[in-house]
Amino acid sequence: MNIILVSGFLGSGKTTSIIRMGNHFKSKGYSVAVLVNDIGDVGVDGQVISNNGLESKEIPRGCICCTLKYALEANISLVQAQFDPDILLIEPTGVAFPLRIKEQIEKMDFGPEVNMGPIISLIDGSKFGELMEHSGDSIIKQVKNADIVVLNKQDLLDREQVAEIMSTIKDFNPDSATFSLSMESCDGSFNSFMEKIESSFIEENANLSSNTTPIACNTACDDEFNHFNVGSYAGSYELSALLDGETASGLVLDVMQSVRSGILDINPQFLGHLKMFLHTGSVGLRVSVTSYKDQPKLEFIGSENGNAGNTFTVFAAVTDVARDNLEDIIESAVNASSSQFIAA
Ligand SMILES: Nc1nc2c(ncn2[C@@H]2O[C@H](COP(=O)(O)OP(=O)(O)OP(=O)(O)O)[C@@H](O)[C@H]2O)c(=O)[nH]1
Ligand SMILES: [Mg+2]
Repeated sequence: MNIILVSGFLGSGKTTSIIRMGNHFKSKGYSVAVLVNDIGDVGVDGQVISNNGLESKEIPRGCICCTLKYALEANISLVQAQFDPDILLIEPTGVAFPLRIKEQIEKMDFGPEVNMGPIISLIDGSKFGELMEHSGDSIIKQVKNADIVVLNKQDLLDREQVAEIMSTIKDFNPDSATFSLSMESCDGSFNSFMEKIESSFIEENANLSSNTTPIACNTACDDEFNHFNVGSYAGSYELSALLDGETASGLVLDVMQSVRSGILDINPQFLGHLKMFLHTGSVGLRVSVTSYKDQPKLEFIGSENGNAGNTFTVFAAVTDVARDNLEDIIESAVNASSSQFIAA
């Protein structure tokens, strides 16, 4: 089993990349499983990944780098026992420093069957300036931790911007392999990116990691949250009746707009990720906002695994807004926009 860590700040495109990478590996005959670590008590990404046809397990409530390392170990063993996949893709939270996680896994001693593959760090190119201004040191650390750095969302940038950010990334981590991509669409570089990953585990222990600097894991996990000054809250709700697609999308967009505006009142320049997942009958819907600049982006996700369900999950992790405020904003948005549907 080859383990690949797909890291990057909140909303940088980790889940999107994992779905794309996972399906690419599957099309080449590899078996794939995914482990997702969510900050909140309830996860969104695991549901989205499963609905896209990949085996996934969630580790909620914190960060797998320190406080949840035993949960990480147990889940890796479980995945190995249940699926024994060729490739295990791990998505840490957006505030994690991935080298810590790699070091923890290496200490777990799973034996020769488990090979630690490359650390990938994603950067959302469309928010590079704001991210550097808000949390420059931590973003640089995520880049320095990586073997492969991807400038993602290049579709939102012009050529000059891409060149400038790529050169800054190279300055931060000259030894990394770097790619500029749009994980959401198909372009030529995606294949080269995948070949780079594949070669790293086929050539077994190819020295992709030689550039990384060890970091002692002797601090509480809250450290990561403090570095980025991110607050988070997640809530899960039951729908009292099955909804059709149109009503369901109206509902998630209403809730998203009111959560977004509540957060903007507190931090008009927030960065992070507001994401909601609604599953009703055979309809799966995801809506996402990754900064103060975004309008809500709605995607329909078919229910490939035939999951029956009628649930609504709301998650927010954003800069410079306290958890209590996020809880108030989310609970009142859900109550106000959807009292006719949600039993609580
Ligand atoms: N324009 C554009 N949007 C993208 C691209 N990749 C991802 N996105 C969007 O960015 C948003 C966040 O993507 P995710 O894949 O959920 O990001 P993430 O890093 O997993 O987010 P967290 O797990 O919450 O930290 C979604 O709305 C995606 O559709 C891309 O290449 N281009
Ligand atoms: Mg994600």
